[in-house]
Amino acid sequence: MRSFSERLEEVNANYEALITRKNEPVLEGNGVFTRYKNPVLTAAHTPVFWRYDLDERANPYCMERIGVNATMNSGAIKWKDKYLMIVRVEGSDRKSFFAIAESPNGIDHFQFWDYPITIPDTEDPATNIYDMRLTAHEDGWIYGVFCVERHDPNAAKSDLSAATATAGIVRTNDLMHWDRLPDVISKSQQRNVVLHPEFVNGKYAFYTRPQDGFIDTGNGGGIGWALVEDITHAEIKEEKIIDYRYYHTIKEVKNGEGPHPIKTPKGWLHLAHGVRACAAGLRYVLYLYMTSLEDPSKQIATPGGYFIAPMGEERIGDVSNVLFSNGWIADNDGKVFIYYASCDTRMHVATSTIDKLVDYCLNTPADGLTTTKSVDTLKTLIDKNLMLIKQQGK
Ligand code: M1P
Repeated sequence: MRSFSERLEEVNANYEALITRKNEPVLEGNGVFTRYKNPVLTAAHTPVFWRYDLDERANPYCMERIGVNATMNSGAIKWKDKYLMIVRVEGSDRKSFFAIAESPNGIDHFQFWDYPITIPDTEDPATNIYDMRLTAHEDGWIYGVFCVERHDPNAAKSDLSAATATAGIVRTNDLMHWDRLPDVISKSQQRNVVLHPEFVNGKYAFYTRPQDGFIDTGNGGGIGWALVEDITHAEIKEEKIIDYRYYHTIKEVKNGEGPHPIKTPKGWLHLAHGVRACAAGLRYVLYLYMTSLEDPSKQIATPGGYFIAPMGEERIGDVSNVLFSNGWIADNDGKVFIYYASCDTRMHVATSTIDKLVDYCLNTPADGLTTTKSVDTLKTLIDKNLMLIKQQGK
């Protein structure tokens, strides 16, 4: 049997090799974005000193004492020239918490800060919290909006899976100390709530996702928009749907805003997830859309179909066939780092540029909602291209 120190040496060496591993772009692609070979974060990226008791007397076999199941659905922000993710870490006990991981270049060498984040509870403590969207708001604070899950107080005693989803809000100015504000008050349950970075008509603006129940969005309609006067007592009084769901599309069953949109010269660039049902269960993909600079609730571009769908190993994990994103970073030079989770298990990065993503949005045909329209759209491009090929004598 290996000694405690031999085993610990091996654990540390494996960890060091993992977090210093260089990532590489996967070069074949569709020209819109670049995938990377390795996930940027996995459960194994969490520090050894979170999982092991390093006291030989207390842990003579050098075994893990606290298991980590997944690192997923992470918010993101550029902070002091570093690329930071506020990671949803899920323990093997199924509870999620937030922890910050930072990288010098946005694509590899992500390393967790020593401690997870302490999120103060409200008077009505949550069972689980997850999926934080970060917004550096023009009011000067950095806000985190996240899902707060509680056992449904109205559930029958025997029903141990009925739950409620509410949006929780915290704010900080150093990413270490977080003040909790009251949860968002809303007539319906809410998940995937995101704070817009600018005031709109002097008010805070939220992207919402009204839903009938904890899982079922039912009559919710799609991604909503609501203005709120006082963020310290946020109440959604009026909500309008700005991105509808449609039959037989990638967002037929559900959709949800991703991170807050990026401001570009041609409009606000949005990343969202869409969900459809199939024999294998639910399939979550990512899509883009744009809204007007004058009115961020008015759509100006709705490219049809998905932007990124799960591929290869990304399709395998705890909740298979799922891509989910709640974090991206736009650098000053126009490069965009899109952080996405696969299958509620691990984090990946894809890179692109603002110019490419805007071009994609403005020039990808919208979904015509029927086969006939899709074929007409395809034929229009074929006609144009065949004409060009003929003119060029190819
Ligand atoms: O399991 C997939 C995702 O399911 C939920 O997202 P939505 O509310 O849009 O269905 C969330 O629980 C999310 O965390 C999870 O990744």
